[in-house]
Amino acid sequence: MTQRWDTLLVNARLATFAGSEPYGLIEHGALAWAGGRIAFCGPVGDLPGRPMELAEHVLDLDGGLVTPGLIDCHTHLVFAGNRANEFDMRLKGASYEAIARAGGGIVSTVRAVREATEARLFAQSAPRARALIADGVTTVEIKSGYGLELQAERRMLRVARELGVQLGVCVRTTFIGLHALPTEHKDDRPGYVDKVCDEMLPLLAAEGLVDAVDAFCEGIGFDREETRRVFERAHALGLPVKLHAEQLSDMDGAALVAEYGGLSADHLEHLSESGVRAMAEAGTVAVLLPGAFYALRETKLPPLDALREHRVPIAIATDLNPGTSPLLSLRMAAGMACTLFRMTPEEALAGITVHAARALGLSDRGTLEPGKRADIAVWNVQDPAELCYWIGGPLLRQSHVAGRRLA
Ligand code: DI6
Ligand code: FE
Repeated sequence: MTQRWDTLLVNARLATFAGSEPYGLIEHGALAWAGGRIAFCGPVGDLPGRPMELAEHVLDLDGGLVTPGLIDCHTHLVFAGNRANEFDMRLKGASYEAIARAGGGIVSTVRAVREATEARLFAQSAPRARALIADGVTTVEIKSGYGLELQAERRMLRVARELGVQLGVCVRTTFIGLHALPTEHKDDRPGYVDKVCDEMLPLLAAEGLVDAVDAFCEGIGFDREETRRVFERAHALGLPVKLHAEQLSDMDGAALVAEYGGLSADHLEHLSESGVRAMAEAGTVAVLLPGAFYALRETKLPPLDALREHRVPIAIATDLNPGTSPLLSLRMAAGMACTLFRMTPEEALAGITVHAARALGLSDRGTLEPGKRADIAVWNVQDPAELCYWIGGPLLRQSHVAGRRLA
């Protein structure tokens, strides 16, 4: 051994999500990292020496569970204000679509975001990011989409980047200018789509603020041709795409994002068999969002059996947003995926680690394997299924992002 490792965990149950065992589980395992990368992951008996000689810091976990740091691959966590009033309206019988068509929904959050300074947006969004971090998240995707004009979209994406800098969590940004039609363009859809595709996206991409591009392909959102417009521009800019697809109806959006080799299709309650096949052929990940299903009291389940049959990777995310999913725990989203969607705990946990990494196009994380980023979560439980089983509660013991202590 030339260089000592930074940290070595011993007597751990390692849920690696690599290999053929359920959860990729290694009993009596050891995990070490150096320089931000995993240097050893395997049985304690395979260590090349005595722990104290191998690492600067050694921690005996006494059988505690270790997983890859959790990855929340679909959030709208940067926003101002809240929409608890709409929660109340929906409980009194109003539908999400009816509220949106009456001028509520996304555009009501747009008003709050446009009025907020960057500092105020950061101050209101940071507690939400901290909540996800406290529950094991080490990578989080954050979308724009509540500005719907250049300055406010820029502010949102800058705040998303700053959350990563100040809180230490890894942030991936997604531009979703086609999230809703802003009121000033209510009679000029083509003009707004032009502004998104020809002005906002190129400028914000040139400023390094955009890692991927998304759209809301839905009756109350944008149609296939409008979505195709922004996908064409993203493709020309070399940016990957993903799509809010088949949430409230079948717009065949999944086939469209698959046509562009998209990273993911998200929501998918109304996904058809042909859409599943298109995703399978393209390698597009299915991102299921049980928080929105739960909050909207949806009844139509995503086609889990078809997704399994065609071996489409399934990720789970919070969809943290003020309207359809004010959900501040990725672990709870995984539990909902089991209870509401009948996924197994192993499927759900793969959905917030290895498959979530793939939904963001990130191959350097999501499993515990030598060479991967040292994004690590250490838990005060023994059985991986407990992470889906316990509803809420502080189960995280500590987390590290690229080998640096995060929580
Ligand atoms: N679908 C959703 O569930 C969120 N965005 C979208 O396209 C809802 C966002 C909101 O209601 O604020
Ligand atoms: Fe969403």
